[in-house]
Amino acid sequence: MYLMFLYLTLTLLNIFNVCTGDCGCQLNRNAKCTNEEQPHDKYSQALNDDDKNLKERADFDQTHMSLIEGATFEMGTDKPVFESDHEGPIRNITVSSFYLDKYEVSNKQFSKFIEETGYITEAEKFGDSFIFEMLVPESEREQYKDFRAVQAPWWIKMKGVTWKHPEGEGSTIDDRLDHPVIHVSWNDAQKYCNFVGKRLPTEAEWEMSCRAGLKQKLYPWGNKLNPKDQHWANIWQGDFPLTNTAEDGYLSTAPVDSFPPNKFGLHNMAGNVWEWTQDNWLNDPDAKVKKGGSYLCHESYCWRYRCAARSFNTKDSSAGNLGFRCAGDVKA
Ligand SMILES: [Ca+2]
Ligand SMILES: [Ca+2]
Repeated sequence: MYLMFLYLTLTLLNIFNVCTGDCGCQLNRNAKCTNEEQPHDKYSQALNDDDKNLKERADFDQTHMSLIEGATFEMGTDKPVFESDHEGPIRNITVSSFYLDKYEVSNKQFSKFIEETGYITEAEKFGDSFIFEMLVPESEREQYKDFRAVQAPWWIKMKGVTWKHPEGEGSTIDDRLDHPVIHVSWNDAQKYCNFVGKRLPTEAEWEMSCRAGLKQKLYPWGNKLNPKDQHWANIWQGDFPLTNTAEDGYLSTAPVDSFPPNKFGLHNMAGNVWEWTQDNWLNDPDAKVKKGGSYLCHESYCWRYRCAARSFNTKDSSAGNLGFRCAGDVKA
């Protein structure tokens, strides 16, 4: 009954084009933020189906991947922070062995993919993407006042923002090739992983990898946020959304190999950028589960850098705090 209620609520939000979201959790490309023209009025799905150069590879390079041994683990939590996210209850889930990238896919890797394929991302086709207000120069913010997410006005849908120009025209990735690629949709992520012979991880694979053998711990390293008085993930310090002291060293994205790895050798499973998974959100094939939280998450507002936490976006959505890593099958 509760599930049905939640599903109906989410469906209604979609129908009425309400642009919801906190730290980018439910940003939706179909949502009308204010009085802007709707991308889906201008573009058709056919634009996404013309990728002639995207041959899928049969095999993949295991360099910089961890072999995750098959196991049964406790997925979810009985102490959900966000009930509506369906973080619980705890259930035993068995996952077969698979490989997982140690790092989020970087700008450098994505650049190579684009060079080899000529692929055009969805943000490039739609002509815009969501960017966090603080990353827009103060002098330019006023002109975007009509392009803010209604319930999360710190998100601006900005023209010209793409993976290659993360803060719009004039910005580049030249000084952050080792940072995670952002402004990529689920469809883009899927295309990339398939091209390199991999796939997106399932949510269960992702969560088991985040936990790295620890049972019912909040984070990939344990329950304390800053053991040894160190920062273990790129998240938000300060008062969200006004002040980010960047005590962890990063106001925005961090290099994909920064912060200590978990026991499975995986970096930034918590924080830095959200990561797309294969799974549908509440059986909606157009909404996909994302995991891990991002550099915008803070305990006071979006405490979603816990392994059990989850959220979603529509699969054509993109934002400045959303990326991915790929998984690979173990061949028999
Ligand atoms: Ca940070
Ligand atoms: Ca991450």
